[in-house]
Amino acid sequence: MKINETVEKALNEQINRELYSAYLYLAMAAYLDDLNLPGAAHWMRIQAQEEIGHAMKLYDYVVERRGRVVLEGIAKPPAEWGSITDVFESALKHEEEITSHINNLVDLAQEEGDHATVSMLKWFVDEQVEEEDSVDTILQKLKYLGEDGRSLIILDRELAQRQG
Ligand code: OFO
Repeated sequence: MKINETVEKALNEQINRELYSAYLYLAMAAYLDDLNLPGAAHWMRIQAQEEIGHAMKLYDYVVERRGRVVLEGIAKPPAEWGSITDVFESALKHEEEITSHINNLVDLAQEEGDHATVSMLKWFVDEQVEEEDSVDTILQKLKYLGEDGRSLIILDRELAQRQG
């Protein structure tokens, strides 16, 4: 069944949010590169690529349901943060906001009786649990280790290991 206009519009808005997420994480990568933390910057670059993957998953789904993808402008992300901890705290807050949007999308698809969209969104519901957990794990390490030079070198090495 062709997707209805209300769900199509909401999915297009989510495509924009996922692309903004990519842009935000790339901005965080640039800030971390500037702090000389290449491992943390690498982690954020991979995260940015994942977000483009999320946007494309929604894009492909809208096309598959014979809907129309309409791209809007992507908002300018911040360029400065206070520290690496501030970066990951902002990332966690952002992911919590994205989780709320995904939950709202599920509610909307349910109200519209669009079972296919509810089913597709299940992947995103599960993914958001992972997204929040991976950022929170890094934040906990930052809290235990602190931000002295030696600790940051250890953490940066670990973050450099993230696979795409
Ligand atoms: Fe697409 O999960 Fe993050 O934003």
